[in-house]
Amino acid sequence: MSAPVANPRPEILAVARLPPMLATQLSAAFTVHERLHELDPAALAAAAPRIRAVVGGGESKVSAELIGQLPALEMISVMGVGYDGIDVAAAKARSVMVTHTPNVLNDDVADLAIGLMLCAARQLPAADRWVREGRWPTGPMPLARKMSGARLGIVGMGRIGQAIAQRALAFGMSIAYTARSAKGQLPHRFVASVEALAAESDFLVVITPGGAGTRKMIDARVLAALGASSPQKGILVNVARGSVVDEAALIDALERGVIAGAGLDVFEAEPNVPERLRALPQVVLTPHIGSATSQTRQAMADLAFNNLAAHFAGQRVHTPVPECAAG
Ligand code: 8YV
Repeated sequence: MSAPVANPRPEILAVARLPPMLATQLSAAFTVHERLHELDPAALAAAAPRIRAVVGGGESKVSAELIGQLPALEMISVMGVGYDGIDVAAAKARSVMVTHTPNVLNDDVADLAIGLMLCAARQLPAADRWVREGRWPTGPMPLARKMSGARLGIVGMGRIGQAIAQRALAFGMSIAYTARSAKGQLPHRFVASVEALAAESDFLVVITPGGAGTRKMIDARVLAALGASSPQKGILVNVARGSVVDEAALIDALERGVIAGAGLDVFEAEPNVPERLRALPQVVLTPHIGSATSQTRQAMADLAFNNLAAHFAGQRVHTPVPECAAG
């Protein structure tokens, strides 16, 4: 009888339902335990000493408690640019590497931001319904609002914010932004406070990371400033995280006509969207599809996988989160 051979395939815990484009690659190289932390805590306890990596998506939560349950953990690979659900401080305290998938989704998220701006301004979903529901013969739709040449305020001027600005230039929009600090190398105008930015924007687009630092940053005061920015009142677009907007304040502002409308891809308690928000015709809603094209999701899956593969081959990971980047 030969001695049992140690499992050569590293064992990993998936904390989200993984898309096939990532799941297939992972199961070829690793032993994947799927969502044991939610589905079978006893099985997780049994497998925990062997679990060397965690993999999840941009909305996944990896708490200090879960990290504490995994004594062999070396790495957390996030298939998403946002990693606000990961307790990076707890990971770092254990020397656990955290990676994400920046850049490959910039185009898609920026495209969606422009799409939501156009949908909210030109009322495209309502126009589609106008035709489908046979209302066209009864008369024209109410006039919509022009986007070209309008004033755009961008909250967060990272890679995706810059991609949005680049597109907005083609619409002849004037661009200003707020961020933690001015980015001197950019041609766009910096405004120090989000409220001041809202006060001079026809469209306020939110694309800042989620997490404690930006929680409910778009509050009643910011919405009031956006509403007062012109007689037509401003439009809010959120392609960042639901947590960045005070959703109760937003619903209130929309119901009372404080702002003109909104285009929202993310929500506080997604996938649950409040009925009051769903009832508002001046709001365009999409189900967190910022990066949801097959091309981009493939690129994200490949990068999430390649980060794991590099780590287990003893190489440097490709895209560590900034907090874990060396030097
Ligand atoms: C995805 C995201 O929903 O990248 C992010 O931060 O929120 C989205 O791209 C998600 O990460 C897919 O796993």
